[in-house]
Amino acid sequence: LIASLEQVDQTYIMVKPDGVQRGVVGDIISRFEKKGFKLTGLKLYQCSKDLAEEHYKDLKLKSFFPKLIDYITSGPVVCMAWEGCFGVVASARKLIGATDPLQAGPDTIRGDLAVPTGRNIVHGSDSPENGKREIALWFKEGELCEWTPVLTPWLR
Ligand code: RTP
Repeated sequence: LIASLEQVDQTYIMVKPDGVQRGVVGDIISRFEKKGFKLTGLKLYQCSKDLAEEHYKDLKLKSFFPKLIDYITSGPVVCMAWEGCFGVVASARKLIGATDPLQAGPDTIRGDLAVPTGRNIVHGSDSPENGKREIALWFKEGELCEWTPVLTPWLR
């Protein structure tokens, strides 16, 4: 347990264009803050087709790929890097819920806020390796902040 608490992992979370359009950015950020993750990067960003295709390169052969790229580039997204102990990547996926919002549980982001799979409002890395890869893809050097949270009186 001690080793797993010492291991630091990062996950890339992105509010997709429909989440920005619908005004749920604050709600989504709030859920990760309340869970206890540490925010290390945050920006509103209009991404290029090239970047969207690189991000989703594993899905290139899927029939929905062109529609997915149109969707992700249809307006600004909110890019976020979140840090936590071992398990943060899987934990974020739990908060997000299943890819198909109809299968996502209540109290998950997609379960609460989305309906069709093609408009599922948020992305989360599926492994620590992809967390690193995606953060490096979406953020430039100097856009990420290393900082130490000040302990609140509750935790002292
Ligand atoms: P994400 O990468 O966005 O977090 O989603 P995920 O891991 O839950 O799902 P994945 O299978 O990687 O699919 C990526 C995104 O493609 C869209 N999608 N559309 N049948 C469809 O129309 C379909 N299937 C997937 C969704 O926006 C999904 O999040």
